[in-house]
Amino acid sequence: MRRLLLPALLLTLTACQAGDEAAAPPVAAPTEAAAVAAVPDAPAPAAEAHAHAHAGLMAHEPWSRPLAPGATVAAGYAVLMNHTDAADTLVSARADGVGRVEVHSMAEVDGVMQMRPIEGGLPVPAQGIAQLVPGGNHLMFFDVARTWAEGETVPVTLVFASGAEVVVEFAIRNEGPGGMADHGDHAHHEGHEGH
Ligand SMILES: [Cu+2]
Repeated sequence: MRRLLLPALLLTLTACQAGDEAAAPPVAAPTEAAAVAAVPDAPAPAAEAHAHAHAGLMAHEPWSRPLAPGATVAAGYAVLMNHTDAADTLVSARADGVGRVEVHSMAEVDGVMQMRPIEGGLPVPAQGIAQLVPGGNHLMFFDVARTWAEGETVPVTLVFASGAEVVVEFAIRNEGPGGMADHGDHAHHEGHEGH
């Protein structure tokens, strides 16, 4: 799944580097979340990389799996998109009925998958993306008060280092968008049934 996203990533990375040289980092970043919405639409390169018209910081196709009865821990996935010219970092998140949320990395250590909080948060490059995916970086919801059921949505507030806060609706589903195997390739969903 990562491979399929690479062309878009490379596109945004080159755009990012070009931007970095031209523009100094914005000083006195506004603290209000509204400031993010005020950022104008990204010009051509980002628009080509992704079909939708997007602006500011956002999360594409956020989702989490249904909770088993009695379970209180869940993982959250999404593609974070930064359509601004300033790099930002996902530092935390919160949601009603959730004790706390951590941003985790996952890596194989001696053949065992281990996850841990990402020190300092998850960077989202200017005009770039950061992925939260099964087996990779993800959100971790702890002390979930109620059983999340397939088909519902859970509002989650993503908190960024700039002070920006973005509310996104996490879809509760057994299978990730595009069957997980071909995430990022919206043009053709093939070989998947039942969604
Ligand atoms: Cu985790």
